[in-house]
Amino acid sequence: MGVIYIGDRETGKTSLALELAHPNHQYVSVLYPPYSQLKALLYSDVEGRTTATDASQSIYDRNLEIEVVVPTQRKKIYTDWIDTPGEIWRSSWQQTNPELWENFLETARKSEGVLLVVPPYREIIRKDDRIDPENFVTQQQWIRRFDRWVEFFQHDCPHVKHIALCLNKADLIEGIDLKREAQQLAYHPQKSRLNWMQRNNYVFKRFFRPVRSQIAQLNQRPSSLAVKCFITSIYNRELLELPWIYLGTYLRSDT
Ligand SMILES: Nc1nc2c(ncn2[C@@H]2O[C@H](COP(=O)(O)OP(=O)(O)O)[C@@H](O)[C@H]2O)c(=O)[nH]1
Ligand SMILES: [Mg+2]
Repeated sequence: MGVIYIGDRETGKTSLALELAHPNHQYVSVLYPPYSQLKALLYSDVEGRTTATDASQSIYDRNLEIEVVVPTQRKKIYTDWIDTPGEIWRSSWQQTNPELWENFLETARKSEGVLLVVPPYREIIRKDDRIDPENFVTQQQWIRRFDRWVEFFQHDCPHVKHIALCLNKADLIEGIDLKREAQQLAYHPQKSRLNWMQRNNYVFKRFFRPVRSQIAQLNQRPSSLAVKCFITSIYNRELLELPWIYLGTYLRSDT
């Protein structure tokens, strides 16, 4: 089954993939590329952080092969990983880069699942001298950006059945204690506190209300499309595994 792992730059895709590949996994592991290779490829010791995608490459495409172990099954998720800088949505960019744009659409068209990484908006960021709110878009900008994603899902992803919306950098959000959230939301094969619907309700009500009409619109599409909301953070293994466990649980396996 095919999934696109997508989101704008600086939302944390590289960091999340790197953490996901860390050997101390629970239900989700990265089969390819190996942790060492991902780390070597993505982490700059000099800069002490993940390296940004080469600016000259507007769309950057990598593959990830992920294995999810859910009761009685091991499922592989083949993932196309795509950075989406703002310019790709401009028709002028699409016209000057027809091949890149067509490849991107081709990947989107054949995907059954989407894992979209979005950043938190300024209004929910914790007040902290070490965090500059200017680095985060306002709720209004965030909503506008989300509208664009909805358009993309509706027009360009005809086969998508499951969308996992991940509000990343949850550790920076006011009032969030990652440990407590993980206790509430974490997946345990036999004794999870919540099922997927309840997890979604819990996250949706707290953070995704500004885009509730857009999410309702997606859920309404005649083909059975389901949207589920998650919070993720590189600092919490259970939370960052969850959207993958969800996709692994519901997407058809072709291996
Ligand atoms: N606090 C916090 N920072 C994060 C998290 N995920 C990523 N970052 C930071 O966000 C910046 C961009 O991350 P990166 O993985 O390069 O984003 P990408 O462009 O989507 O691949 C880096 O400085 C990361 O350290 C997170 O969960 N929490
Ligand atoms: Mg990256």
